[in-house]
Amino acid sequence: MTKKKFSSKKRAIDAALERIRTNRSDNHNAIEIANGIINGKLEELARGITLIESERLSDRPLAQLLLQEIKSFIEEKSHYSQIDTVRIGITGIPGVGKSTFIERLGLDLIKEGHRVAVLAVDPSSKRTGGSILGDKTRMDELAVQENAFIRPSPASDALGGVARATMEAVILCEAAGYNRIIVETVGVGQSETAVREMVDVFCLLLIGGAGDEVQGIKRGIVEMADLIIVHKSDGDNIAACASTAQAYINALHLFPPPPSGEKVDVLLASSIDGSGHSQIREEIDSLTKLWKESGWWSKQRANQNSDRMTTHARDLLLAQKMDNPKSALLWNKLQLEVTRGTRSAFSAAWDWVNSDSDK
Ligand SMILES: Nc1nc2c(ncn2[C@@H]2O[C@H](COP(=O)(O)OP(=O)(O)O)[C@@H](O)[C@H]2O)c(=O)[nH]1
Ligand SMILES: [Mg+2]
Repeated sequence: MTKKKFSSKKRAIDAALERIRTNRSDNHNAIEIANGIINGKLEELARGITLIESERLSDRPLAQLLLQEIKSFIEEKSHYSQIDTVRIGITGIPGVGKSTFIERLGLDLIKEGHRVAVLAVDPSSKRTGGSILGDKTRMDELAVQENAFIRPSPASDALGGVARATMEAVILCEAAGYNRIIVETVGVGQSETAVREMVDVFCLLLIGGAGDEVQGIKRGIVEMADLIIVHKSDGDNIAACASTAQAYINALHLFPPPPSGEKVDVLLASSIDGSGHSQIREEIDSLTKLWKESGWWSKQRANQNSDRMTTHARDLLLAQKMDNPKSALLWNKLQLEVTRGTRSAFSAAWDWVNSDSDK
């Protein structure tokens, strides 16, 4: 055997041994974390979410094992999370009152006997290094409830990363016994779509009296909503909110019917005095019931699962290729050419995807 061949064989053996070694400990860890989560241990739930949020490629095998472990537990044991969980998305521009709304909704759901988890795609976490939710300036009351779990997702540059993490965090929270999962989004472009794709009922919060342009509301977002809530309908705002609600009711007639087949309600609410909240909870319950009967509920979840597979695969392939220094270097070079306008984006992507990282 030549020296070169020998060293490449040795490398292959080392790699195989390393795989066996890490897989063993991964398996062990994944079972440990999964068991902790299923038994309602909060520190294990937080640990699990941190693991799936990790941007490190080397954390992915363990994250994958953990999610698989959770999945098989849910299937084998007819775990309660399979039976009755409702995922609620809340969107609207910053300042519309999403966090305040969620706190009240969460407290009311707990009073009704539910266990509530709040996940957020929080744009401030990068700036502050922590999170606004963690500061407890909002949701103070909810945060101290035994049946509440509040966890902001870290804002990442790659929205795909945030979406991946939050989607899977929903699953972990359900496995931990939380049956009402609320996901707060921020009012910027893609995050609404990402959240829409991970929840059952998507609620859009609006402010009364302000025009669509002022609110930064694009038609596409209105079309994604299952429920429209004109928020802060209290004090001097009541009349303005009522007229905004009417304007939306009129406008919705012109929209194509939603894929769920159920018409979109426009409701008024205040999270300061609590008005409209019981109606909102009733509407969410009613949509849940109707969609389960019509089959939309399971169809939507099935579609979401299938889309998630595509998202994850894309994310993993890109991350895996980017993990190679040569590929990363080539990426930068090609990107420069694309931004300079000397090469088409498609041809750059083609070359990059087809480049051999080993050369
Ligand atoms: N009048 C009124 N103010 C509200 C209501 N909900 C929230 N606010 C206020 O609106 C501001 C923004 O609320 P926040 O929940 O942080 O909004 P977010 O950025 O959408 O999460 C805060 O000063 C809240 O006290 C409401 O129902 N009525
Ligand atoms: Mg907020």
